[in-house]
Amino acid sequence: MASATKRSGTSGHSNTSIPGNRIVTLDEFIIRSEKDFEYATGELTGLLRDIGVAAKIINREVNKAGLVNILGVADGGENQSGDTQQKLDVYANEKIIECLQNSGECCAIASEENTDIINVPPVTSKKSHYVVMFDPLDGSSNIDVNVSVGTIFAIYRRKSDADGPATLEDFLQAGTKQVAAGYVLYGTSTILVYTTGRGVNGFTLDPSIGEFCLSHRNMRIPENGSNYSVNQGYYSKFDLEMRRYIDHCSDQNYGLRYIGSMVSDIHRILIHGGIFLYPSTRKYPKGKLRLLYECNPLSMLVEQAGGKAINTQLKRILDMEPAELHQRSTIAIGSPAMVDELQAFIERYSALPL
Ligand code: P6P
Repeated sequence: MASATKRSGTSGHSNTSIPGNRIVTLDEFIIRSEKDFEYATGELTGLLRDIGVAAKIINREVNKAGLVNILGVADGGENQSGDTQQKLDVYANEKIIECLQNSGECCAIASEENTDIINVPPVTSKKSHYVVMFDPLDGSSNIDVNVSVGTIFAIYRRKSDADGPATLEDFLQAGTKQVAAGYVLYGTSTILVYTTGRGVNGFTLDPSIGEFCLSHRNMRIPENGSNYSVNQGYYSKFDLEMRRYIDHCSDQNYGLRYIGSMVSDIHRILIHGGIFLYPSTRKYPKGKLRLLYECNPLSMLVEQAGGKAINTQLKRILDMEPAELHQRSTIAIGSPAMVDELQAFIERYSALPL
């Protein structure tokens, strides 16, 4: 069995420099926080601001998706995984790539919607040291039925020589190497939540001023929760240990909350506590969710907020060494006490050597 999961995360961002008595925009927060960041060269600041701009553009289209011809399936649209591409998926992907290319703050990007990495030509003579991975619109099958969807991003420092193009190795890095991670949730309001390894903060978009404003300062996940989040429809196909744990949740009268949009489910868990599970199924024996641009960034956020994230072989998600850009993983993520409880069920009932 792999190393026990340990809770990373800090007691939270040194928010002493962040005013508590007035509106603080995302831009101001990022700039004030820059001095705390080891590589404070302005590049990361620029990247986070680029992602904020892309989020505002995507939000505008998500919010009126029902009114313009941007719903439904993209022409001939299947992404590299064979997942049906929604028109808004494609739009969101294009906008994020455009925003990241225009600023030149990253040297390459990888997206769920693109088979291979995309090198970004330098905008100036300045060399960029970061690569960005993202799922442009996670949960997009929910768009047509007006259910919340989200953008997930992860930022790493490149490993390859800054004088040459980025390589696949710049992307195949363990989650512990992320320098920043976050998501944008396009829900009843639009919120951007991110971490640079010094706690988790959330910014709600104020449409009246077009700014993301600090609304969830130093987010901490509850130690325990009373909801579990899993696609119960697969129950009969889950391994014994998963079925036993789900039975336990039911015996404890936990509520089942499953939106089918991971960002929405994780956001709820960050605020109210709980556990999200995507174990192996017949269709996805290695799990459905992508390690690099879904599991890793959300695991960094949850750990930074005091939670835990493991795969169903009990390995800490952030310690997993990726072998492929779009590889999948099983995941159990959320309140530390609930992840520990699941771990005990896996240790007790798993038929496989851990
Ligand atoms: P299922 C959306 O397609 C997604 O990638 C996640 O956002 C979500 O948690 C999961 O897949 C839902 O998968 O198999 O339950 O429909």
